Amino acid sequence: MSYFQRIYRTLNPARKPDLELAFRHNVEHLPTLWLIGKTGAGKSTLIRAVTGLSDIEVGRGFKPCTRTATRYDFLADTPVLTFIDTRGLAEAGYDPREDINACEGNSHALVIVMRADDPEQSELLDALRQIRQSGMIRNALLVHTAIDLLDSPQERDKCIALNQQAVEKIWGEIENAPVDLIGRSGQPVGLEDLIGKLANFLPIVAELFERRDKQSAEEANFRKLKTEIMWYAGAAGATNAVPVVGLVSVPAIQTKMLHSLANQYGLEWNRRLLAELGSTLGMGFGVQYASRLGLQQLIKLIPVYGQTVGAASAAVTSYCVTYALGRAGCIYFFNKACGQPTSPEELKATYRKAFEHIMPVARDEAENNL
Ligand SMILES: Nc1nc2c(ncn2[C@@H]2O[C@H](COP(=O)(O)OP(=O)(O)O)[C@@H](O)[C@H]2O)c(=O)[nH]1
Ligand SMILES: [Mg+2]
Repeated sequence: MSYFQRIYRTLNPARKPDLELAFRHNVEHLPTLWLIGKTGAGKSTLIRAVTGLSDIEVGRGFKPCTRTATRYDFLADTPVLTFIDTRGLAEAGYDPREDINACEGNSHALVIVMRADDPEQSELLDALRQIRQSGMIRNALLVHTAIDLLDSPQERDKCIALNQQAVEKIWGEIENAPVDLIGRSGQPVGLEDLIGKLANFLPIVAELFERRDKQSAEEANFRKLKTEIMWYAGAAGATNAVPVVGLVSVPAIQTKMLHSLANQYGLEWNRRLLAELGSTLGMGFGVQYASRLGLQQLIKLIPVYGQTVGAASAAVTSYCVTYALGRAGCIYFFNKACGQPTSPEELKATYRKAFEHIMPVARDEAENNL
């Protein structure tokens, strides 16, 4: 038996693994943006502006979460990030404890949403006082909305400063983003800055929502599939985090992902296609199966990636390998669907670049899954 066959046998028990478990575990530990603000402050509008989804899509996607909050998973079928929307603020004696618990175990940021032209913020400030006292919320960003509705720049600055000071009295110094989510000209104002600041807390935000200017046809296709790839990568990472989930094999998740991607490029999925991709990548079964192993074995198996992997845990490695395989798979399938060959050198370079590029997201994710 070859070395890889032996690994394969050890790691893949005959029993059919329950992939659902990995996906479910991952969904329960998504990076979380917790939106808090009065009704009408712009919370729903913010979700739409950031995600680029329509009114209807966002409205339909909300699900009950706690007694006082609903959650919106992005994207519904392949969730990789969740928004929590608080609606209980107006109720007398809103108690944020449950909502705090919903965020606390995961990487998160509290997004405080205030309309710049609304100085009546007492119920929000009461809630913030309690959240602050809990000491559980690590990151917070204050978003001043509807800034275009104010008449002059002076008026605007004055209103923003007023709300900012009110929050800082409770919270201490806090990062802020002034925006108009609709914009006088119909284009949002300050949105890029808002996304950049959220990405400082949650690296996945940059991956999902930063706008790219120039894209090739291949990149545009990949972009459409990226959330799905990250969803699979998240599940692969989760298999290392929880012993019972660990029974699921990472290769099973990766194969499922490649199968789905190939179909979306209009290709028929079979073992040969997988073998072709593998051999173009020059990895045989090595990297795919190595992701279940500990770091030491992994470095031995793929010395070329040894530098990159460094101190990364198995969960981080599984995430990165899965994402990089997905990225490389997209190029290979795109070319194949167009009847073009794929250069092995280019594919390997893409794999490696994707692996390194996604590392910060993988690390954040791995912490969530602990
Ligand atoms: N001009 C402008 N209108 C906004 C802005 N944010 C929200 N709105 C409007 O305010 C209303 C309430 O917004 P919504 O997002 O539903 O508030 P929510 O209750 O916090 O979810 C909607 O009619 C929005 O179009 C903004 O930044 N600029
Ligand atoms: Mg709303």
